[in-house]
Amino acid sequence: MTTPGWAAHLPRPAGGDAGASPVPPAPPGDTLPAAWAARFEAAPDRPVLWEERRGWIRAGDLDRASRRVAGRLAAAGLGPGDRILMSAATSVELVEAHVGALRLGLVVVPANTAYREREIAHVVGDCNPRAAVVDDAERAGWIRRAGADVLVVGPDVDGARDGGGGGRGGPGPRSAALDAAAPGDPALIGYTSGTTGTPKGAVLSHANLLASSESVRLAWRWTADDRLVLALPLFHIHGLGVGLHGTLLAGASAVLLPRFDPGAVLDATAAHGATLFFGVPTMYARLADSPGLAGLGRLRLCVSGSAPLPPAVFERLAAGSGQRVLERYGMTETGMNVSNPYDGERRPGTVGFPLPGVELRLARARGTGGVPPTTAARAARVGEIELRGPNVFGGYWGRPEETAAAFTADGWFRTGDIGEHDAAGYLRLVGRARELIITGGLNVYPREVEDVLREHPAVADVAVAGVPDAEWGEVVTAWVVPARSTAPPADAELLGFAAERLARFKCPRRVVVVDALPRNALGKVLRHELRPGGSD
Ligand code: MLC
Ligand code: AMP
Repeated sequence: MTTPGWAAHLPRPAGGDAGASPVPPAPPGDTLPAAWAARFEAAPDRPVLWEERRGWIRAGDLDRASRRVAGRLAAAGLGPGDRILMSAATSVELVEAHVGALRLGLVVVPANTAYREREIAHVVGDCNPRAAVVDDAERAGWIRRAGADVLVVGPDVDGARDGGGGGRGGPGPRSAALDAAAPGDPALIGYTSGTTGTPKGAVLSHANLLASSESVRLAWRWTADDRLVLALPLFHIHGLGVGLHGTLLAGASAVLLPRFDPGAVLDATAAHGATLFFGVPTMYARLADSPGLAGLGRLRLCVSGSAPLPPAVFERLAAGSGQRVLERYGMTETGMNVSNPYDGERRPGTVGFPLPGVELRLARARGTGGVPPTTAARAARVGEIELRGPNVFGGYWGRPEETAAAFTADGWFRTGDIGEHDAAGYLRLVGRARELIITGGLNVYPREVEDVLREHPAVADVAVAGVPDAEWGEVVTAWVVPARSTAPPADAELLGFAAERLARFKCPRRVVVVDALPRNALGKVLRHELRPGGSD
């Protein structure tokens, strides 16, 4: 059975049937850059982005800066379809670079600023970007060594002195055709790991990005009057595809914070009259502990995603601020899929109903992903979530076999997440078919961490899994069998070894030394038998 569920997202006048959408129609344009350009042109004087250093930037300013960026990129020899890697902390300049690149038809490849050399080299080697925009000289060196040109260490493409004519504010080269990409053209490659632990590039088209932004614009009643406090990084789909893209599509505005801090979020909310906040559950857990929690109640809407929001955190936020956080479900490969309703009950522990345009079904045949089917009735309800819709990506960059494996024969995307519907039809995520750890809203594949730790001479065998944690959701933990020939490795030594090779968030927080790993008859590690205190 498939669940369209869109009606759940329409407004519900008291006691009445679902009514028409109160959100004004989308701007003209069948790609995001075209729709954004229409917004910029229609209201050039509207404030669109704020950051501490530059204050408010108006839509007309962003329009001009992104045109100049596109001109500079074109002058540097880049053209539609070329990949451009972007790895920088949040700033207005990064947004200008991103918007300019998309307007030129380039394919943006965002990369986490925490990546170490081997992680960034993998991305560069895989999608072969023609250029990179980074904000760190060491990372720039790694990117060059991996074979890509670093256009700007900045990330101020507009202000960069590249000999392309015209500094910031100047006219810039004008030859590039803007906003000419077709809906089916690739727009973004988001790297996400598979069960093998090797990150793959999910290729999202302009149509995919637009569909994902449009569905949440409608469902969350996002209008030009809204102002988002954006403290999520702009190198993952949550901050970029939801926060930034949605703001520009709605013709709304965003207050950019370079990093998350509960006090800074609450101060920005009050100082700028913000109406929206989007965050991962770790952010909400920290907000719930904040002395200023009541200030969250000023916002029209708070949305949580990327990892499960514990119902206890939901209740503490509601009790302390009156804010009933709306939880939704998304993925790099699909953008946003399922959301609790804006009107009607926001049910903790669930992600709600498919967003407008998204179809969802539960595939029971592929099992429950290790979720114990406590009763026969439950076993019949639980299954892998499969999705179809204009938001769903076309495939992984250069990986036809993995692309084919990700889709069913009849064209549905297999998410690897296990879900069930509750009695009222709300979707609950109950497990994962993939061996995935989510810590602080970031994904870690055990295999990638195991492969690194196994390179250490004092490690004979290793298994990595997530251990539940109130703040982080899960913390990465390693169970290590020491090599016989050497002394057991000190925790600090192993963690340092990992930190040289992996982004900090992937490094184990804890190391448990064991004599042997629990394995089944086929030799596969039984991860659910790994215990934080060692073997029983
Ligand atoms: C930082 N650290 C983490 C971590 N983030 N460790 C584990 N998991 C994480 N997510 C490390 C730091 O490097 C540091 O290590 C130590 O933890 C303490 O740092 P901190 O200052 O407390 O962390 P902070 O910088 O405040 O970051 C926490 C955070 C951040 C929650 C604000 O992780 C964050 O912005 N998360 C959101 C990520 C995101 O955008 N996810 C969306 C993916 S898209 P040390 O050793 O140096 O002390 C997606 C699809 C969808 O999932 O549906 O949205
Ligand atoms: P990513 O591959 O980084 O895009 O992460 C996507 C994954 O995050 C999904 O497949 C889910 O496992 C997880 N996820 C996203 N939103 C939620 C949520 N609200 N609750 C639980 N898991 C979520």
